[in-house]
Amino acid sequence: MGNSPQPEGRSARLSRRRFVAGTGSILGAAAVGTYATPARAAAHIANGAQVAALVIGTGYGGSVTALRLAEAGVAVHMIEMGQDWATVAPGPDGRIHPKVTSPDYRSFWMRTKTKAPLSNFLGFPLDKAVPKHAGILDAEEFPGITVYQGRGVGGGSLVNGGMAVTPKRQNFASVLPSVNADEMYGTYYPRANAGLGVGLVNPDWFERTSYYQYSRVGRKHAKRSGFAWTFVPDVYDWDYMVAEDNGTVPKSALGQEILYGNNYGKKTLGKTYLQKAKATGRVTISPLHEVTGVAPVAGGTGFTVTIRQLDTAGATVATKTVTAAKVFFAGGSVGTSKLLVKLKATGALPKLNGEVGKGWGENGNVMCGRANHMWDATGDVQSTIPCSGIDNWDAGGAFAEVAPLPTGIETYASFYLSITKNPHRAEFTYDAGAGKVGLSWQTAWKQDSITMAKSIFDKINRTEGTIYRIDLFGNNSKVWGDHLTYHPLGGAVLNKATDNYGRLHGYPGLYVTDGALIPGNTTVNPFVTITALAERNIEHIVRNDL
Ligand code: FAE
Repeated sequence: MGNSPQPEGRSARLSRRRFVAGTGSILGAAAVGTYATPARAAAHIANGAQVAALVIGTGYGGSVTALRLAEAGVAVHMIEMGQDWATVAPGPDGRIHPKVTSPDYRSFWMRTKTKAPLSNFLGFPLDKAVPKHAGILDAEEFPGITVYQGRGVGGGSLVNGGMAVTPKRQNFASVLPSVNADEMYGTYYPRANAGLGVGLVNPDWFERTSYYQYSRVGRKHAKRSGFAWTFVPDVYDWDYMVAEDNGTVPKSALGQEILYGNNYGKKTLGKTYLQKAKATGRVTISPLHEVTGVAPVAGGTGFTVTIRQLDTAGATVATKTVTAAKVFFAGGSVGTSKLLVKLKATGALPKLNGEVGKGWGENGNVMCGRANHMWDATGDVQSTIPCSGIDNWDAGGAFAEVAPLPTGIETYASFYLSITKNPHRAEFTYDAGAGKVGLSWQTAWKQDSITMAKSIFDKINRTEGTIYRIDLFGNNSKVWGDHLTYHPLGGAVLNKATDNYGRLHGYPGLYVTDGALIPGNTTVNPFVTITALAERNIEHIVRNDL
């Protein structure tokens, strides 16, 4: 386990979990009753505080920004609306994060019913009632699309598959047209990959473990239809995963943990960038705090930031006003865009330009399953971490990850999340009557993505003599998961709403540093590009603005 992050932290957490598991259901019941009282109190930002740099959000863009500012000697305060899961007491199962097959109060952000991306199985609906709670996964519903996002310290790194993909260089001009590709591929992509701890599955173990049978079946089918199949890097600790298979450590990826958090092997931002940021001694984080307002200090310099402190049921505990010399928007594509659009429309930041809210895309995400023959079983045990993909980007506009269906039973299904070259872009606008920001995405726009994904799966079905599954997204009538995205991008696009380094037009001292900068598509999974772009921008800002 040479590259295992935070070995001390892990063993400390392990013994705490073992203690709780060992003491049985009494503590478990207490944890459920109180919905996981924080095990340790965090140092929260004080009303009236003055900070040099305030970062809104603790995902990829925010974590990179906080680390590099702190290394440059700047005191940073990070504001995060979700929980600090490292301080949350375990639930009734003795874990902080439940399995993907057992969602509960920990799983969803402020919902009273779960909304699993895969809504049905054999046609039967899977969703169930849960208490409203500050859970880890937000299924944020707009009329045309549901956008899944991570909530908590670490943002999307808490819930994502960890697939860490650098786009092919020939596609980069379509991803970030105003950015120098030589600099990105020479400096910032390598820096991001190193900072995130990206690695590849051991190919020998891949060939023999039962947990990747689904991936090997995916490879066989892709190759028999003449498609390029490739291993995909990931931030999971691959040595830990092999140890899981050997039975020497608690199972995590091999124990159905992913969508609602991962207890052990994934290198979330808390084990990489945020750990380093905190180690500088200059970064503090306020979880369960949501930024609701930013405006220039009247008659002075800097910005007044309004923050709502909430409890785990969503009730307001306090409203705080602080002053920050510089504010970095890192609430994710949707969080940042909604905030900026509201602040412009309500007159708090009227000088933001007309590009704010525009250029939003969903990275062309679309899901589907295929029904295999009985001789192509995909395995009753499956690693939750995808490690391979089918590349038909140039010919058909689709890159499909061979995804797991970790149900614990043999399904004979192959499951895929495709990233496609969907050309549509939506806009966030403020509805003054409702006091809410809406998004103009239309479900029908996904037809382009379906057509591109079909360039792969129609052919595989023809070659294999197989059919699509129709039972995963509705009552035995729906092939395509076209109602969602995991990859929101855009809304404050680089070199449009901001300058070429993320400085918001109209307000020196305000920056965007997250997925909102990227105009809707990265041709592959997005977080390596978000991280690399944040590395590039903050280096320039530290050099020129501090
Ligand atoms: P993000 O990581 O979303 O962080 C934003 C943070 O800001 C969150 O913690 C929010 O709670 C917080 N926040 C928002 N608004 C406020 C506010 N007003 N006040 C305080 N805090 C706020 O942003 N990408 C990959 O590359 N590979 C994958 O395998 C992959 N799998 C995914 C699977 C799932 C289920 C999901 C949901 C996403 C997946 N993604 C994957 C997408 C990836 O996680 C996402 O692109 C990044 O997390 C976006 O990074 P940002 O820094 O933009």
